[in-house]
Amino acid sequence: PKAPPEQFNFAAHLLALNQARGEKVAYIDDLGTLTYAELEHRIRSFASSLLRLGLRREERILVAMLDTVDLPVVFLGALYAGVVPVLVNTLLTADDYAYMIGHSRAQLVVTSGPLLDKLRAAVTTSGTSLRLLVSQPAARDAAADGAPGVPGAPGAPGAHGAPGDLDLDALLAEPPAAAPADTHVDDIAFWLYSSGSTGRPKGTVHTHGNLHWTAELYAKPILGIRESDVVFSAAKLFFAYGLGNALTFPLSVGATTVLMAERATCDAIFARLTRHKPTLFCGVPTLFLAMLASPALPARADVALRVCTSAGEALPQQVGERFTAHFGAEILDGIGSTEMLHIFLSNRPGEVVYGTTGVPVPGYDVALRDETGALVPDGEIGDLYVKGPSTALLYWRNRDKTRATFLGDWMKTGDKYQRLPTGHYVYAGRSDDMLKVSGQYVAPVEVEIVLQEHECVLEAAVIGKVDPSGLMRTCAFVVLREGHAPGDHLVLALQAFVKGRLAPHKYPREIAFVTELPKTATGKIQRFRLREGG
Ligand code: 3SK
Repeated sequence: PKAPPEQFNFAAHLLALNQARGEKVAYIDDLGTLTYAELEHRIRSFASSLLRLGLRREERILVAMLDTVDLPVVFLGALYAGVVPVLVNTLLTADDYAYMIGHSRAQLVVTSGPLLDKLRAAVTTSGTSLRLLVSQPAARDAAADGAPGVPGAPGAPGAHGAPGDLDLDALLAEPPAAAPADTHVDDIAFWLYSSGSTGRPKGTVHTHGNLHWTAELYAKPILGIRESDVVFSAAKLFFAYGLGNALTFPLSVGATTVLMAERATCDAIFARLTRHKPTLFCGVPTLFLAMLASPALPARADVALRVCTSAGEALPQQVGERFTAHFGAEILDGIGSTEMLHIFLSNRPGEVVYGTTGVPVPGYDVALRDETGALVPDGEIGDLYVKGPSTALLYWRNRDKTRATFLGDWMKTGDKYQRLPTGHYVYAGRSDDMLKVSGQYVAPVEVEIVLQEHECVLEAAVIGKVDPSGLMRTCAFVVLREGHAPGDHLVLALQAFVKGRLAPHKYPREIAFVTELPKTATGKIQRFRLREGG
C-alpha cells in the first residue's frame, strides 16, 4: 500500500475520496440516514464552529458520545480543524471523566443528551468551568429505526440542558469551513484511553497517518472491505476496534455503516441484521455466544452476512464453528490493541483456523520473546511484541509507561501467545494481572479496592475464571467482617455496590465467601493460588 503524503489530514482525505458519492448513504442510525454529501457538510460546519468557539490547533476536546451520526461528525470535524478529539467510553463514572478532563486539559466537552448529567458532574468535579456541547439529534427521515426511548431523541430522558450549554444541531447550521487544517501525517490527530493493571487509564496518542494505515493494511486486504458493503459493529465507536470498524474502514471505501446507540443486546443486533442486512458484522466472543444461545437467532436466509470479525478476547473454537454452520459466514478472529489502533494478527477469509488468532497481517511484524528478550521457539509461550506503522506515539504525560511499552520500533502488547508449527498464533493469557472480560480490560486491584470499601468486607481478591464456554468471567473471593453472614443477598448487594462505583463491565459475575485469602510471608495476596483453586 501507498504511504500517505507528508501533509495529510485524515478527515480531508476521506472527504476527497468520497467526493463522487454525494447521494450515497454513508450512515444509518436510529434516527435515519445521512448521505456522504450531508456528512461532508456537517463535518466542515462542525470544524468551523470549533474555530469560532475559540478552539485552536492541537487543543483537546473530550468526546463522550453514543453511536449516532453525530459522533463521526464531531470526530472528523475536529480532525478537519486540527483540533484533537479524546474519545472516551460512555460507560465510565463521573470521577473517571473528571480525571480525563484534567489529564487531557480538554477545552470543551461534547456529549449526548442521555449522558449530560454525568458529564456535567464530571466538569464540576474537575474544578474547571468547561462548556458542554450537547448532541440531541432529531429524527431525519422515514428510515429511522424508531426504537422507543432512542437516546438523543427530542425529550429523551436525561437531557437536562442548562443556560451555558451549546447545542450541536445549532452549530451544524453554521457555514462550513473552506479548507482543512494543513496537518502533517505525524501530527497528533486524536487520543483514546487504554486501561492498565495499576493506576489511571493511559491517554494513547494517535496520528492522522495511523488511521490511514489500519484501513490499508487490515480492512482492505484482509476483510476485503468494498464500496458495496454494509457494515455494522457491535463494538462502539469509542473503542479502537469500533472506530476502525464503523468509521475508518467503511469511509475509506465509500461503504454504508449502521450505527446503534443502545446497548448491544442480542435483540438489538438481530433487529439490525434483519432490517439493514449488513454484509460485514463486527462482534466480540461473548456476543457471538449469546447470539447462538438466543431463541430469536435469525435464520440464514434473513440476513446477508458476507464475513464477520471478532476481537477483544480469544474466540472459542466451537463458537466460531457453530456460527459458520448456522450463517454460512466465517468469523475472522484477530487481535489488536488501543496502542496499535486495530488488528495486526488475524485469520483470513477462506483460511480460518478456529481456536487460533491466525497469522500476522502483512505490514506488521510480530515476535514472541522470553523475559530476557530472546525469541522463543514454536510451541513455547512467549510475550507478544508487534511493530507496524499504526503504532501510537506515546502515553500522554506518562514517561515510565511509555518507555516500558514502546520499545524502539516494537510495542510490548502484554499478551502471551504460542506459535504453532503451521505459523498460526494461539492466545495464552495476559502477561500482567489484567483480565479481559467481554472484550474490555478489568484490573483486579481496582475491583478489590471497591469491594473492601463495603462495610461487610474485610478483604477481597479478584481473579479471572474461564467458564464452560471458554470465556473469561470476573470472580471475587471475599472474607467477611465478624458479625456478617454469607448468602445470596450479600452477593447481590456486593455486585450492586461495585456496579454503582465502577463501569458496569467490572463487577464480579461470581462471588465466593472464604475465611481467609492465600498470602505470601510478606502478606501479598497469591492470586495464582486462587486461580489454581488452592
Ligand atoms: O481487543 C482487540 O483485539 C482490539 C482489536 C482492534 C482494535 C483494538 C483492540 C483493543
